[in-house]
Amino acid sequence: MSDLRVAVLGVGLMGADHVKRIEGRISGARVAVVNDYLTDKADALAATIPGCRSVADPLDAIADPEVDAVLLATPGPTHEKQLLACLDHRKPVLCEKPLTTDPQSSLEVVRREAELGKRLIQVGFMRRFDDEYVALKAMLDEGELGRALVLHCVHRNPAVPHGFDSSNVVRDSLVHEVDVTRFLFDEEVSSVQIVRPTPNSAAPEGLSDPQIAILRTASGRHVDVELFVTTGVAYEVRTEVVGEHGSAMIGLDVGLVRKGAPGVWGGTITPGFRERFGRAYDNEIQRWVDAVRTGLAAGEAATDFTDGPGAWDGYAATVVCEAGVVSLGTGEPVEVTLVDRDSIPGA
Ligand code: ISE
Repeated sequence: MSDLRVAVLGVGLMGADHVKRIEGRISGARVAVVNDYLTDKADALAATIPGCRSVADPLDAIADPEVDAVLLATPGPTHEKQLLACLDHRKPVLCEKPLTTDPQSSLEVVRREAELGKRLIQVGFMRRFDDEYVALKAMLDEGELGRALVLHCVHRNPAVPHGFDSSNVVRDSLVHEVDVTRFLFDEEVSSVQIVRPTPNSAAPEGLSDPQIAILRTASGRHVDVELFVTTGVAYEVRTEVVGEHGSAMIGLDVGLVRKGAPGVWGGTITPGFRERFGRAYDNEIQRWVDAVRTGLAAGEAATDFTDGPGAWDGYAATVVCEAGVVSLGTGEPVEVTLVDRDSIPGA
């Protein structure tokens, strides 16, 4: 089968990274179309890739007959329209988080996909493809820690882009820990509370940082997350599960330990999420490309074009984060209410 022709929509930080990845490290796919609201940027990028075109309108890019699949790295508020267009054109799509920016539109996307009877949407929760998370999940599933009771997470960024406010901490950063909770524990989150300790004096106005998130799962398990996005240090993501028969931790950056100047030893801390999760992104995109090609090769009968978290996972994460944003205002726990999944056959 010939290479999958992918349209990458949005070629900012993440989208441009994916373009490089597909062109350089992923087999069975090529970037056929790029699109960005900054058309000059898309034009310039397309000119560097053999056989690639820049298409000005994202909906035209989705409809393009020479596009087999779509990678959405556009701003969250544009996702709903673009995802629905992908469904209309039966184009498999990998959508960077968030699925959409509010629970109602996320649910609409879940419903529309379910009506088609085909899983076309994969959501870019890349941590599920990270070797350390995969090992932790396997350890839990094999029962090595006994019943898991508590999850402690640390999520620190050295800095965030200009304009990143308190709600972005919930929607852009906590969202990953919400998905990690659902992935590791295989159950939904039932409540969320955001606590705001003494703020970092270096945090810009409008950004309450750090924040502590406390999640409770449907069966009553506890999750706490330290979110601190202006540390000025490096990127640190640590996850510790405490079970009835012990605990396990990942994210310690203990790759290479070097003895440096006299009296000093240590390694390096990852500078950012693209470096920390680089291999996870590669695995994620390769497995998505393979799943889409398998689906396309199966023709009309194919019902699954994904290999990873889907629209429901995106919906669930959005509902939790929007409850988190409410709690950000009150400091109180907020209940999370999802629709009954069984009421949407195929979701
Ligand atoms: C960013 O948007 C991401 O998705 C990163 O994975 C996350 O760690 C970071 O906090 C977010 O701002």
